[in-house]
Amino acid sequence: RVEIPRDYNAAHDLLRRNAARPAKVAYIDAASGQSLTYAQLEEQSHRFAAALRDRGFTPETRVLVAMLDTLEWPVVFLGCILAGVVPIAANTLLTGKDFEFMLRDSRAHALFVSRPLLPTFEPLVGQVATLKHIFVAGDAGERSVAHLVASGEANSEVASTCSDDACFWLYSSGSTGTPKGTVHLHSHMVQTAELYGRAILGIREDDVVFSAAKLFFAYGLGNALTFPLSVGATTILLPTRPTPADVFRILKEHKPSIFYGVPTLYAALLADANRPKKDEVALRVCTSAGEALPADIGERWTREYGCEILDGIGSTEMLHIFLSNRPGKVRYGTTGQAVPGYQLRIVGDDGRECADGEIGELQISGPSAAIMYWNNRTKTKATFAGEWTRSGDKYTRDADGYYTYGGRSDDMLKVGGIYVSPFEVEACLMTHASVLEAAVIGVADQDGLVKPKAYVVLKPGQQASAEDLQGHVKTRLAPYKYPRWIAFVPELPKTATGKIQRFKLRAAAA
Ligand code: 3SK
Repeated sequence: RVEIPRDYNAAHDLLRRNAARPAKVAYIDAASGQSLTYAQLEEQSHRFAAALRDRGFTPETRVLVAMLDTLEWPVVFLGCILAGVVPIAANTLLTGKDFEFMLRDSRAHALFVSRPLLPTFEPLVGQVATLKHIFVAGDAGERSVAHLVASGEANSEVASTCSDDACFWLYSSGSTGTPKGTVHLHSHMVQTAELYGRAILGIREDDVVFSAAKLFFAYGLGNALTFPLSVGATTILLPTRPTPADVFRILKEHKPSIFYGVPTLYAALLADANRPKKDEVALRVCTSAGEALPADIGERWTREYGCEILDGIGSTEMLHIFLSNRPGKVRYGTTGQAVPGYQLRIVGDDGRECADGEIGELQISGPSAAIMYWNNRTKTKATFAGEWTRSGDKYTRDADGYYTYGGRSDDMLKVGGIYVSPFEVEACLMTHASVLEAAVIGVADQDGLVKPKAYVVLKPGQQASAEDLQGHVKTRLAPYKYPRWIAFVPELPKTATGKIQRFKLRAAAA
């Protein structure tokens, strides 16, 4: 655990750590080729903070950030925090309905949005009474982020925040499909940087890092902002979804020493005949999170690139990884050992701590735990139980302290590292005119990675093809949520009270 002074501003700390390396490149946008030095990052963040203040944004005002990973993202995020304004980083893959919920739930006063995402937000303008300003990134007009940066003073004062002040929020996916505003404090980022970034990854100034996970995810925020800025490393950003071709180009051109991926992406990279040879890349260490990394993928990657993948697990609630494999001590097929600074326990259904080898729910205690879900007392109490945060993941621990993933405690699934609520996909399927009812479970594909599968009962006399139903979901929900397989069945297994028994479908599919 790192000691943090009471008077503390997280953005000021991250920027000041790099005061002695003004000319060093902090960020490179791999799409445009443009870059930002540490001096430019600090100056632009301060100008942005001053511009917010000039426009009457007072500390604790909340703002929604729905931006692609460009050079403006860290400026907006750090600039807000310097001003004491609380940025809420939103998943840019979500739909207008999700964003409307977030704007209303958070009462965000302003929206910072990348130009390509603007059409999703336009129908909301004037609909959400608390939303007073929209600023566009990737634009140059009066209402642009660039204009804000240009109009602010370079040496703005830092808001007098304290380490226990709310610093930023992330929305965590809810089991009902309703996102939960997860509130993090100023002290949290630097804790993850020290406990995981420095101690497990060994990140250092001469590293060049590339994260496939975007900055709006807790995983991406640590990977591509907190950790590199905490030591003065260089980060490669990519505004678009990373295809294997993008990753290969970045690995060859920018030669990152740290690559942060997710299992589905590693599987796709290994399956691609155009993948680079070991001597064309400069990887020192790779990480994986989001879902359990199948052992075979880790072993093949290490054989191919001579570099380990450190599989770990974190959460939006804990901000980053609290359980991880370590360099030189990797055991593929496990999620590794507790990250020092975090305490872990496995709790059985009877509420007692499990012995080695017994399966139960993983709970975590550590200094980066979120303080609550905004506006959601019931779920806050269910997840944040005093010192302990419930993960909802089932684990076993062996005598050496290595943990092995055993599935979710609820029906949620993770697809490509992102939570998907089966209820949300089912509800969407049931809005199709031919569908009577539906049940969604996670099923492993040929690489052992989980994807949604839907069991659908059609209305009497109605017809629909799998493609019809997949298209229906794709156009209504975030694209990764659509069912990759659809089975048409005469009825769904249910309890006497009519609840769908997804566990029976899971057992039949196994
Ligand atoms: O999905 C994970 O394992 C993860 C890792 C780091 C930070 C956040 C998350 C959800």
